[in-house]
Amino acid sequence: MIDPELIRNAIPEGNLINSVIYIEEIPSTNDYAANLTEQDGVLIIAGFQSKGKGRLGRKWDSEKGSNLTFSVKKSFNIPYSENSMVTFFFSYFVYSAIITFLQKEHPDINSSYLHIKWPNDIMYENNKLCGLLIESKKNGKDYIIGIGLNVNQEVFPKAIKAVSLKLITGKVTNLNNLLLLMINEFDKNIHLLKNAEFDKIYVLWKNSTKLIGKTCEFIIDNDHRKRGIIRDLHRDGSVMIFSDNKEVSYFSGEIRLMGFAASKAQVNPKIT
Ligand code: BT5
Repeated sequence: MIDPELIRNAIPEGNLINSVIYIEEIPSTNDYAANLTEQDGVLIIAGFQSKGKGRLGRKWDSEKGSNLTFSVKKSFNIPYSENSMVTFFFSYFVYSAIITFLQKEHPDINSSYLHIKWPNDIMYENNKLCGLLIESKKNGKDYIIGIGLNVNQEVFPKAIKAVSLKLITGKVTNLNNLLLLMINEFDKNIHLLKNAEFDKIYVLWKNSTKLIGKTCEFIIDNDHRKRGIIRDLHRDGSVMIFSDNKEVSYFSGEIRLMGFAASKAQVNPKIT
C-alpha cells in the first residue's frame, strides 16, 4: 500500500517534485493533474484509477492497491519541436530504474529482457510491464507524465499480453520503495532535460530499444496496417517503416512485432 507520508518525507527536494497528492480512488491521475491550478512539480498517486487512460483513447486497467499509477505535472523550458525528449527521458529512466531494482533485489533475473518499445512501453520480453502517457500543452512547457507500472498484480486478461514484477520475480514488491527509486532516478538525471542535453537523452533511449531491423505489423489506425521492417527511430519521435518498397515515418501508431526474440540490450549505459 502507498504511504503518502512516507513518500512526502523521503522524496528528494527541489529538482522535480514540490508536492505529493495521494488519492485512494480517482478516474485518472493524468486528468486530475490537468485540472490542478498548481503547475510545477506535483506528484499525484492513485490507489486505484476507475478510468485509467492509455494513448489514443485506449484504457489502462490496473488492480486496486497492487500497482503503481501516478502522474508528474511539470513545466520544462524546452522548444516545442523537441517535445519528444520528455517522452524519451521518462521512458528511459523508468526503464533504467526497473533495471536497477531487478539487479539489486533480484540478481537472478535476466534484466536484459527489458526493453523500450516505441513509443513508450516498457516490455519484458514480449509482454508489457509499464505504459507511459505523456500529455503536453501546445506552449511546449507544461507536461503531464502518467506512468502505470504493473507491480504485484498476478492475473491479467489474456488479450493484453501484460506482465508484472510479481510474475517476473515471484516476489511481492514494496510500492513505496519502488516509487521512490523511480522518482530518485528522474530527479538525479533531470539536469539532462533542463540543460537541453537532447543528443544524450536520445541516444540513451534509442539504445534501450531492440526494434531496428525487426519485422513488424505496423498499425496506423483501425483500417490501415502494414507489414514491414523497422528501419529507424528518429530524434523527432517518429518511427521509420520500410514497406511496399518505400520508407515512411510515422508519429503515431502501434508496432506489433513478429517472432520477437529477446537479444541482449545495452544495460545501464554510463551517463557522462
Ligand atoms: C499506455 O497506453 O500504455 C499508457 C498507459 C499510461 C497509464 C498511466 S497510469 C497513470 C496515468 N493516468 C492515466 O490515466 N494514465 C496514466 P497505450 O500504449 O495506448 O496502451 C494501452 C493498451 O495497453 C490497452 O489498450 C491494453 O491493450 C494494454 N493495457 C491496459 N492495461 C494494461 C496493463 N495494466 N498492463 C499492460 N497492458 C495494459
